[in-house]
Amino acid sequence: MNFIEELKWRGMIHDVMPGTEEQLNKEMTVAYTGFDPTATSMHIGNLSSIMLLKFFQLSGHKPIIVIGGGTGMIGDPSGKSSERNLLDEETLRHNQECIKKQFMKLLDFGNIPNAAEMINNYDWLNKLNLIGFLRDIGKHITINYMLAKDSVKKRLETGISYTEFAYQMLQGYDYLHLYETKNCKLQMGGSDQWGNIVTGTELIRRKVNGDAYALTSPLITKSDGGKFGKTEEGNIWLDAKLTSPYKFYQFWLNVSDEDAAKFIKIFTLHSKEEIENIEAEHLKAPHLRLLQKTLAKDVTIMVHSENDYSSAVEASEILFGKGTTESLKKLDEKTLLSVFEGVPQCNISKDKLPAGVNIVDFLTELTNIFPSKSEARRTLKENGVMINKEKATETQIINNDLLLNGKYILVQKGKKNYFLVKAE
Ligand code: 629
Repeated sequence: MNFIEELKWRGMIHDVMPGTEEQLNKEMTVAYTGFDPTATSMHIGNLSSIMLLKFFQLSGHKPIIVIGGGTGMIGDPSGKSSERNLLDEETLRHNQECIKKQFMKLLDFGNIPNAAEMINNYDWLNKLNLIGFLRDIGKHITINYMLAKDSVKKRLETGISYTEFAYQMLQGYDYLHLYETKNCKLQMGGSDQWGNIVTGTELIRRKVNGDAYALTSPLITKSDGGKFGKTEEGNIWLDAKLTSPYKFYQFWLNVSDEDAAKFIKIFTLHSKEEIENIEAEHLKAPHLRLLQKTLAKDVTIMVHSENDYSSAVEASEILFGKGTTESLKKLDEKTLLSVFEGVPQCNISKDKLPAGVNIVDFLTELTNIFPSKSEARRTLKENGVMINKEKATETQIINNDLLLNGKYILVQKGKKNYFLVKAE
């Protein structure tokens, strides 16, 4: 796989420094991308940069992940309209331990010549002393050069501290350090990182007369102009505890046709030909959402697992009609709660159920799902009530046998009104 060619048709190149392609064609090249541990999980905005490293490694080159334990203590002003609060060391240490695990699943750290590596820039940045840094590093970069960076220029009105102003010098120093210790000749990132990366290539050129390169990918945008990876609930996180695999799957399933055609090239490993075939199939019957289903399947399996993927599909079918009691019973509690997140819940005490309760009392006195017995009876007569996805009858007895995961009963009123009854 030719890395640059691959990125071109995938629409993953925003800027590439002249000489980069020649360097990559010359030899196996080491490249790095940095990730500051500003949260306990990566989000799908970071995932596009991880895919850059993935394609880099699949092209036979060696990717390095730099966890910004040091730079995370300073705060990158890139793309930020105002000064950020400093994160405390304990939070940073916790965050970096959390995100390290996520990379392990996505790149190959195994025993291969171009195995991925993960290092933390705190390990060398914390050894710097101010006088030494200002003399050995600061001397090579002028204020004009630093002020010209977008990450700084945009902040001169709103204000930028010396701390955030100096950030690009630390990222530049990282690149110099990796150039000298890991023979790293390429730094990659999203388009917001171009200024920081070029400070590094400039430092390498001026300090050790070295040639180093830069490549950035576009920051993902949605066709409707909304911010990618943000929903009303917030970011789509890679950590299953923050964004359930079901919600993660639903995010990709619900992107527009236009976005699905773009995202399938960035977030899946399908070849150009395979993607062209999928697009052709999709166009024959867009309502089947083949593009979205392929995208959602591949990314959910890559980030989570086959199991999480199949649970998400089953859960989707339950919600949108085709599900059965069997598929409902197969859902673990986490997925069940994620599928029915936002559905009205009512709690009842478990001691009522062993003896069994007639369904009309259950639907009125016990759960208040119906305001009156007459309405409950009328709806039951019209076959308008389902218990755990099975049509309910007027004479049905509700008891422990119906409990899902030992504590839930799913009541459906009409086509779309779900109620999750929790017995504890
Ligand atoms: C030290 C730190 C380095 C090189 C890079 C860095 C981190 C960099 C940064 N990156 C963003 C982040 O950490 O802030 N200064 O959240 C983020 N990155 C991935 C992509 C990005 C970028 O992790 O580069 O463009 C989008 O996710 O914003 O020596």
